[in-house]
Amino acid sequence: MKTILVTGGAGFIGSNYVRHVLTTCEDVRVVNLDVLTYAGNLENLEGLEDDPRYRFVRADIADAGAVEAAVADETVDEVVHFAAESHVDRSIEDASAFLRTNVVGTQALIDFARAREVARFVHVSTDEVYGQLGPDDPAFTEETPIQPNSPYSASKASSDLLVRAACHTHGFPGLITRCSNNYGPYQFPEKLIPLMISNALEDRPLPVYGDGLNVRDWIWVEDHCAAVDVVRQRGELGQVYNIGGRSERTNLDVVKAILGQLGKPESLIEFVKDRPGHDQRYAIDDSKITAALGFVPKVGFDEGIRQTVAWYTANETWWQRVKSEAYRDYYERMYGERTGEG
Ligand code: NAD
Ligand code: TDX
Repeated sequence: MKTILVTGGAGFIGSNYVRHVLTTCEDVRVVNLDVLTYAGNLENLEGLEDDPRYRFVRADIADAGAVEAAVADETVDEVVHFAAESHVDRSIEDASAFLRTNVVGTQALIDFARAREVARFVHVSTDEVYGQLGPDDPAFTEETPIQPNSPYSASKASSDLLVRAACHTHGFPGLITRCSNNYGPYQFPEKLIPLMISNALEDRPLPVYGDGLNVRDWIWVEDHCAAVDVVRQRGELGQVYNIGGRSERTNLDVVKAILGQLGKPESLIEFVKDRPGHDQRYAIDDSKITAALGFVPKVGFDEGIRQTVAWYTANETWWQRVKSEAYRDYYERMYGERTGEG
């Protein structure tokens, strides 16, 4: 039995990944290490508490002593590193937590993983490190220069470079994935799709930045999790792999698809002040991961958005507890302590 340390496993993609790997790999245990910021929600993992192959530990990746203490009694074979501050708008307001977690935290985790001599370390990064594209530019490849435009993407680019440097200098067994925009169950309703679905369900305005013509490539979260796990199992050490959903859409297309499915009027759309430095377009060339590892995403946008709208409609309690902050009591109830402020 192999033990995988998953960081950030209480967040959106991390929690989907924890479920994915426990379901698809019988020979692994997961230790989920998460500090539980506002984005960490143990309700995403409800039902796993009694699974003998799952353990939750609470620690800040930027606090090396706390990480070591939290897993002192564990043999860590592999690391899959999701923990990050992830919301662009928050990074524009205040970048400090992004530098601490994404940059300092990633280096501390590299140091921990080196000391423990882990066999593989998958660093989960983003297409935003490549900057933005114009309407007719070719999609990002792994060779596209790193040109981040927001404090968030600059902090993620920094973390990628630290992993790259550790591979080069220390022969560190790092792998980097760069994925496009995810959507699906358990996404915090500050991000475009869950914000728009939850607002529409409450007949509240849908705030679209600028002209709504910015383009993102949307990937169903389960496809991203499957790709990360293919890289964990079979990726070549030291390599970068782009992951995409093959589903470019303007934000307006996305919002109209949600309203259409819910039978709500387009008059709910409210054009608001643009995000400063708003990247125009992201698009992923995923030919490397397809050719090298045989990965292709399975769920297209029409099917994915249908399932996502259905999930948020059926799980209103989940997002209402996020909006009211009631979800923050879960740790205390299950593990006997109060969550700190994120
Ligand atoms: P999220 O914000 O939903 O979750 C982040 C998790 O990390 C939370 O559980 C939080 O408590 C935890 N965390 C934050 N700071 C920590 C710290 N100092 N120590 C320990 N845990 C900490 O994020 P997400 O959307 O699930 O993204 C996960 C990863 O995937 C991030 O690295 C992000 O950059 C990357 N990514 C996200 C997307 C996307 O569309 N959401 C796309 C590409 C890449
Ligand atoms: O209220 C909104 N109105 C709006 O028009 C919000 C929250 C967003 N938007 C726009 C901005 C973007 O063009 O929608 C698009 C998507 O916005 P976000 O959901 O904030 O995602 P984005 O900025 O593209 O970044 C996401 O994808 C890459 C994740 O948050 C990152 O963690 C990931 O790395």
